[in-house]
Amino acid sequence: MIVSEKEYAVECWTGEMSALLAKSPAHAAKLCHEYENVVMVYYIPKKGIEQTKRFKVRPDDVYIISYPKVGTTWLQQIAMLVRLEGDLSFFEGKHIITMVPFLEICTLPDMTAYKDKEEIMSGPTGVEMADAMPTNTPRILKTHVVPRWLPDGLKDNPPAKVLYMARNPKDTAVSGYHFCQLVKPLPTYTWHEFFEEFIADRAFYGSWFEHTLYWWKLRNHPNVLFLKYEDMKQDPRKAVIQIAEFMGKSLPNDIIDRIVEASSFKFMKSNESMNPDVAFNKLVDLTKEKSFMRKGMVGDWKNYFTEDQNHRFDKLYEEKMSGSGLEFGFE
Ligand code: PPS
Repeated sequence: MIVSEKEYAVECWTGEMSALLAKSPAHAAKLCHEYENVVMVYYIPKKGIEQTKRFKVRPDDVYIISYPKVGTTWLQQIAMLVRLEGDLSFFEGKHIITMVPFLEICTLPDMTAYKDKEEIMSGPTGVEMADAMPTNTPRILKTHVVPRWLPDGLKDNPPAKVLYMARNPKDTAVSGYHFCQLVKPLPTYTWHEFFEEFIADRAFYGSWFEHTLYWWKLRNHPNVLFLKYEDMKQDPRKAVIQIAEFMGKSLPNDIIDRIVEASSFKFMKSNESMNPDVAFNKLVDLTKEKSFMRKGMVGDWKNYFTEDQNHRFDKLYEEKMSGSGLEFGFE
């Protein structure tokens, strides 16, 4: 019998059922594992997380740190273009996803092809890729890990530069829901299910609040630049200049303009070296006109949140954010 890729993945993957996962929809729990009280998708294996904790930070590294689905890839593109001083020829035959190692991920190319979870859990990782980079080449690295899993050398007082990206949690949740529909090894939640998981901190990578507020507290650290998706949408040129200055680059106007254009949603979506659909290859379900580069806008949450969900979310947001001084645009 021919089954869909998702059904196939569910059949061949038996995630360990923990008390935390037992609260998730059964079909989703089957595709996830728990690590230290956080629900994780299986291609972010325990091995990758533990290697990330022990990862050796180099002072000339630049870290792109974020909760998933907040515009990380956009920031990767800008940081890389700043480093390359706008030289797009470097992208030929390469992809932005592989230029910036994603520390904790299993880098096997087609995870739906593996029947045995041990193969994925013990496969190569982004940490191994980063460790193999020569010491005379400054690295740009990506991680989504929750604050307590950060490399020891990066916690609280980072000796290397950290670009932190944040996005309002309503649009983040909607983007996360769609990402799960797109990527084959991820659970296919209904919107209602994903919303409940997100507010209960059972979405992949746990709590948006914990992640975002940890870095917000470090926003005045000289090695931290705290960026908001909504501000970047409103004034991308300002963001590029800010990022370039933070990375120690003084770039002329024409190069800044080139970086702004080459990091726009439209440009990235239509470019094979920049659209993650191309790099994800077998992991992405490109039927039904889905794409990683989905809408790239502020306020799409309004098309998904019911009145009741919005009310519940606003209450939670008020509780968690009160006194933080951190505000987001939602429109
Ligand atoms: S991931 O998988 O966690 O690394 O995803 P991440 O890159 O953080 O977030 C994906 C969302 O960012 C949008 N995106 C952009 N928005 C504006 N401009 C540019 N250049 C851009 N590139 C990516 C992408 O469309 C996802 O958001 P949604 O809301 O789903 O469209």
